[in-house]
Amino acid sequence: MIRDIDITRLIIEEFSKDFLQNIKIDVAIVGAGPSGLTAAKYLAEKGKKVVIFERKLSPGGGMWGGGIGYPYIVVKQGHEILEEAGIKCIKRDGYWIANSIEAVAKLVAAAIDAGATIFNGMSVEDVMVRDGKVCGVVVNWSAIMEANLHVDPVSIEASAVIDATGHDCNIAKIVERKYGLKTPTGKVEGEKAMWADEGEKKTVENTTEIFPGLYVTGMAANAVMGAPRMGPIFGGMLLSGKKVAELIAEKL
Ligand code: 48H
Repeated sequence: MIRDIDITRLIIEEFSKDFLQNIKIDVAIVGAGPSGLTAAKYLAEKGKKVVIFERKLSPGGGMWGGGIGYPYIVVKQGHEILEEAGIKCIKRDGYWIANSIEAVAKLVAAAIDAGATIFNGMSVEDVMVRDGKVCGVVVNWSAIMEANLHVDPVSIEASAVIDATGHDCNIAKIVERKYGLKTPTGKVEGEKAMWADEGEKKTVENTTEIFPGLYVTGMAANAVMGAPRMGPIFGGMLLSGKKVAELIAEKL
């Protein structure tokens, strides 16, 4: 016989256990788009305790929709990251093409199989800072935030935090507002107009520590540094995710 309250108890017990095991971690990644998922996979493979907090219910960020809703993405460099995750890539005219739904599904699976945890429906609304260093994130349920309810958030301690929030660079903006960034201008410069070639290169170049303990990856890196967007080409996102994983793994 199925008892309704068994279902309730099992869900609450399992989530509570999972969450409590993750209140002190090595790396908190904000955003489960392609850059955050890639960073999670490589950090977890290096034995780091990694959690991605994703505001939406579905991880994948801006990759699901491919280009203009056609579920395909294009990659010039970094296709090996897709292939390592088991994603089929077709080579044509010097580019690689992959199905965006397969790409998201398998990047999510690769991050989880490597040992990363994803908490969905959770928004990072603030960071913790001690002695001039970001040392954690402050999280709340997205539903609570959407409803604009006055419910206080909870804290997660992390040795490093990654802003992988895409175009909005939400975590960089919080730190900019409260402390100023440790970038050449100290400010979020804002993303520039579409230029795929330059945007792809700059995404990787701009992947860096922007405040002690806070790193930026993917589209957020270009938004912070004032570099172009690049449309539905995703190699820069993947390479940036891998780079930020390497930068952090060296330091921790
Ligand atoms: C929890 C949050 C919060 C928050 C946001 O947009 P994304 O896919 O980001 P990237 O950088 O991995 O990939 C960018 C790519 O998808 C893209 O948009 C490209 C290449 N555009 C080019 C162009 O020219 O337009 O994912 C970011 C994720 C999303 O899932 C958000 O829901 C999530 O971050 N997020 N999660 N707490 N405060 N803010």
